[in-house]
Amino acid sequence: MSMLSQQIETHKTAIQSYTANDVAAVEQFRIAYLGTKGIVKQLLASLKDIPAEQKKEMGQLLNAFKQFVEEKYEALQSATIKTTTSKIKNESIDWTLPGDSMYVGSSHPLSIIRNQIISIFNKLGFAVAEGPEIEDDWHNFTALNLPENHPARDMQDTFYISQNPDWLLRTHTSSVQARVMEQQQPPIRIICPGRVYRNETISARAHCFFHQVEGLYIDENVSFADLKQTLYFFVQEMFGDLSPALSKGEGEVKVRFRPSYFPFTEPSAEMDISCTVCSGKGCSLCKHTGWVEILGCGMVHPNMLSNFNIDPEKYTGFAFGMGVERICQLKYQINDLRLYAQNDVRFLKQFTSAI
Ligand code: 2U9
Repeated sequence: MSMLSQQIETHKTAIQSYTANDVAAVEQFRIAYLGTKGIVKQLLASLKDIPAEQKKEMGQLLNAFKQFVEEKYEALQSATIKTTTSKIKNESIDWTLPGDSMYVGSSHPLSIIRNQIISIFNKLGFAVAEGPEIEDDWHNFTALNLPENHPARDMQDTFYISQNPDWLLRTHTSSVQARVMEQQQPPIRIICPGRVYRNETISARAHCFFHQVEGLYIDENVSFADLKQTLYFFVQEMFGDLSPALSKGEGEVKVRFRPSYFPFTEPSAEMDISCTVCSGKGCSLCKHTGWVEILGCGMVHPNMLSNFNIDPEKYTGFAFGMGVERICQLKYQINDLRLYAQNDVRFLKQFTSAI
């Protein structure tokens, strides 16, 4: 018997008794016998040293050996698949269950509501205007009819920048309207969303910063009726889905205006809507009045138009302002202002579906 056929017989004996318990052992077998540096390749390479008269016979022997190894490899593979499947079947884990879902983050409730407000006013042709959070005294106060001695300018209420007493953190986004009026003649139709700052002690009902959306519309023949219809549209879009009255087919969310005072507007009003929880019947949210306040508004004061070289004889306008936290509170029943700034994931997670 030649050297080569002896080697083949020895390998065959070893291969016959080869067992594999797992996928790794099957792979080890493949590398050892069928890999690029494996035994089959080595034996085939040795064929070149075989005397010519034996080459044919040895070649046939080697081919048969290669087929034998490949069959063994396939047998090992199917055996491990069977044992792995039966192992999985016998385990108490149900591999067919869906995996745990991953928390991918969510929009902040204030962002969700701000974006809703923006898209409602977009439908009416209002563009978004933005401005700096660090403002100068003129844009935040003087230009807006808040003279030198106005209480809102008090150090107690406003954060002034220590390096320069003319600079402060804006107390309302009205300063953005002021910047637009400075640069643009009517028609002006904008909303100004943004963060504003007030020097308040932090509690459930007050925070040192909050968020506003203010609006301004100036053109020829703008009337209080336009103001009412614009805000009425906003309320139906924003709160229509919450109104118990609407779901019972009892009509729309009601609005009412109460006279008020703001330095920028004359006449001024505050707007209430019928309570979104009890539909006006009386509950704890509306303190049994049936109404909840949502915003302030009015016709732009003629002095303001003059301040910005807009002719008050030719143009009129309306303005309004709302707190985003207040709208959020009514939409989601969030009653502690501190929750918005704490970044507690247990709170934020609840808004995941709204991404
Ligand atoms: C210009 C002209 C008019 C802005 C207005 C209100 C009424 C208002 C507050 C309500 C609660 C904001 O969140 S809040 O603190 N705002 O009631 N704001 S009219 O009027 C302007 C502003 C700028 C040039």
